[in-house]
Amino acid sequence: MQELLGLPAAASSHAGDIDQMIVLIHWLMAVLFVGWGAFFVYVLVRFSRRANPKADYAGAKGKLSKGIEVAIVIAEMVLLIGYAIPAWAKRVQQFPSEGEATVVRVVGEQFAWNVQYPGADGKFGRTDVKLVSADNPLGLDRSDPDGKDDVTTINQLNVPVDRPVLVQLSSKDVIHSFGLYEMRVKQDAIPGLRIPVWFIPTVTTADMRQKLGKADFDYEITCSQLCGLGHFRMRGFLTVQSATDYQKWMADQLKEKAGN
Ligand SMILES: [Cu+2]
Repeated sequence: MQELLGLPAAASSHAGDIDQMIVLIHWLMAVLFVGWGAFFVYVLVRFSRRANPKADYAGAKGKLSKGIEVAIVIAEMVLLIGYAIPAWAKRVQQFPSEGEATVVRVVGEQFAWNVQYPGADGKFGRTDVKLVSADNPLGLDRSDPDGKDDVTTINQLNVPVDRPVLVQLSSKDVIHSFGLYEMRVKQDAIPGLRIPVWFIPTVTTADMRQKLGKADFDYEITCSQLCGLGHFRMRGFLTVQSATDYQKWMADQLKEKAGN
């Protein structure tokens, strides 16, 4: 079933849980589709006008349909209580602590993803909407010492593999949706709210390229909410790196920043 559904490659620790649920739901739907389809054809024949010239006001009296309905309700409850709610609870209750995670802020805007890293001090610099300008899309307060070492990027999110990533998500203008398909992450970005979302990437971009046999493959950050005319080009990239490559990348960013 999983191959049949054509799901994107899975590259996060919880992707398996989500995929399993998607597969089970599709099995249930496939059974219902075939079952109800067959029942419909049966009804067409069984209750045709030719076979029943006179209407029977009492209707059908069999117990089978009730039994099937109860079975379907039970199957749906198992999916909901056994799979969906526990999977969701893990996403919203078991957040990694800031110390063990790569913490990053992502701010959506029409039509780009702004990324802010706290830098070596682990503290995000102050931001203020009043300071937002063309060359300061996040509205960073450059006089704040906490922000001196903050690294910012546009449409590019780098994270190390096998370590929780904690994204603090928000938006500057309208509702966007932060979609990382291979990570099985999707979360609305809402103006005025800072929404945490987390995942553990398990496959680096380089390994995924090899696995898929596509040298130009990249994990994409997709805006999954129709957010305006330029929605189609609101696209960023997620690069999952080994811990050393990530550290090197971060050091390069800091060096570049110091050079400015
Ligand atoms: Cu958008």
